[in-house]
Amino acid sequence: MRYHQLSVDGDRRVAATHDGETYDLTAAGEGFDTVGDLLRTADRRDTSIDAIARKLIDNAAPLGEDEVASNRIVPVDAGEVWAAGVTYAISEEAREQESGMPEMYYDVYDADRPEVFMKATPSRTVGPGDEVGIRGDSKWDVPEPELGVVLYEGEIVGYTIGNDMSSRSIEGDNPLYLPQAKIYDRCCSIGPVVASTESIEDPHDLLMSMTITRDGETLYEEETSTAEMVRSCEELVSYLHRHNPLPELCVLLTGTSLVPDDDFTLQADDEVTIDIEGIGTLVNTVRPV
Ligand code: DO4
Ligand code: MG
Repeated sequence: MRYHQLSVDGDRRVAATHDGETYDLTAAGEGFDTVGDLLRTADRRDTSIDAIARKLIDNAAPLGEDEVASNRIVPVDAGEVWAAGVTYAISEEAREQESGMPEMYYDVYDADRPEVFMKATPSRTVGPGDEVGIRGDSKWDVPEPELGVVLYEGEIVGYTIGNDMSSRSIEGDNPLYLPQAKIYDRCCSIGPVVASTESIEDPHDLLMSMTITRDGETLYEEETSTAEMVRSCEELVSYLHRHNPLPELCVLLTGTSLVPDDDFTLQADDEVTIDIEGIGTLVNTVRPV
């Protein structure tokens, strides 16, 4: 099943899409307002969120597509968003070229230990339809479309889509500037849904595409597959979690495999559309911050 979080007139609601219909699970009146509520109860009852949702659907109200799309917010209240990097050959090659210190990128691509970094706090994370940021002190900015792993108490419970907004000029100047290239106002988008682990047969074999449009014109359109990733989601999670207590709810982005040409940089009002098979489509517009 795919789970949405909604904000309707300031009230939180959780909804689930099943067999093409979206149901308002909060309307079932059992106190479920968020994906976190479902996960906590599933954990306590030693069952899955899909098993809980299947029972709630009988008493839940069906929702229209427009109602869902216009009220959608981040699909999970992640206390922290982390990200892995250089997990695809194209990301390693792009960073090797942009940096005066290329060896650190090919070293980490081959090393046992992956690159894992803090990406965003809740205040820096936006949801579907919201605006992602480009820094005023950056000259070269790109979106990074990534498969996001949703963790509850450190365990993988679902998947989402993430946009790891990045300043290539700041990272390219010096890799020690990575936190400034990666963490700033509106630097991360997640959504539109959490797809449960039961609904994703193989997270390592999903088609992923990104389109960037400006004034209605398509400037970039490419697709790839998570099959190109050199690491597994489980491996990345195991490194993230080592000696590192995580918040109850957490998202780990798994790295980018789609990199626009070097002469491309994002501008205000560009629209970024990321699609991952089995999860959905995450759309955001760009705003200078
Ligand atoms: O090494 C810098 C960041 C890499 C990254 O964000 C990615 O590969 O997606
Ligand atoms: Mg990235």
